[in-house]
Amino acid sequence: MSKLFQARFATTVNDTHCLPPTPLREVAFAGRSNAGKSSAINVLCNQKRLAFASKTPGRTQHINYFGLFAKDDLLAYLVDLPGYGYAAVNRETKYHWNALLSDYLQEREQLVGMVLIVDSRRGITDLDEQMIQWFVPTGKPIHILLSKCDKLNKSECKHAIEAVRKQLQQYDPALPGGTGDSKQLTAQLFSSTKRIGLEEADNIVIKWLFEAGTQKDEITS
Ligand SMILES: Nc1nc2c(ncn2[C@@H]2O[C@H](COP(=O)(O)OP(=O)(O)OP(=O)(O)O)[C@@H](O)[C@H]2O)c(=O)[nH]1
Ligand SMILES: [Mg+2]
Repeated sequence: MSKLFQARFATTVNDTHCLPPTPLREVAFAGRSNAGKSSAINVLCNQKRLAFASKTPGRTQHINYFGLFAKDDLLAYLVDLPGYGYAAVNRETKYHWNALLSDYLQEREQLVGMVLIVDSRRGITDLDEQMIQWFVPTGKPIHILLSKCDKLNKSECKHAIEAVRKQLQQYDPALPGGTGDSKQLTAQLFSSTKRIGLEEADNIVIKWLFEAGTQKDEITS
């Protein structure tokens, strides 16, 4: 995040009824298990172990809230969502994750945008499409981070971003020929380890959280 902000762990929940009753805006990080959500949050917040990143898939099983502070003022939240698509869990757990994610994405008013982390080597999968389909009707923006792009060469990177933009066209015909971005559905290459695409991602999250003034302005207006 911009150096003006400091991120701190706030709370963890496993049920949409327990989401913090706050007027502050939040941006959620969604994606398959192991896609790099926690790593992206860490690098965007300039911290090594804020969100727990791990080689073990399915590590983040709860909704984790991180507060963004300017000095001592809490201004907004970043939200690390449980990763989906992790095969080695039982049916009840999968059902619970589905309900948790769909309710949260479709109904959480404080949520102003979704950052969808997609492994650049894998591209958008069926489960990622499910997230997009839940979220598009809210009218809120989605920004896709094609993660781990350090593992691809230049032409593979080009191919990966073009393929994703093409796939997104079905949700937004405004995307011209799979080569441009619409306002609501955008995508970029990203690497947490090589710090590629950090500034672009940071700008988008900050814009979503603070564009129309701070929440304090909204509450008092
Ligand atoms: N090479 C490379 N590895 C990465 C990158 N981002 C994350 N990883 C690695 O991928 C693994 C998973 O990263 P996490 O950030 O824990 O993934 P997650 O999406 O939070 O996973 P869950 O919590 O299981 O849903 C870790 O071993 C990370 O070190 C990246 O940009 N490049
Ligand atoms: Mg995680």
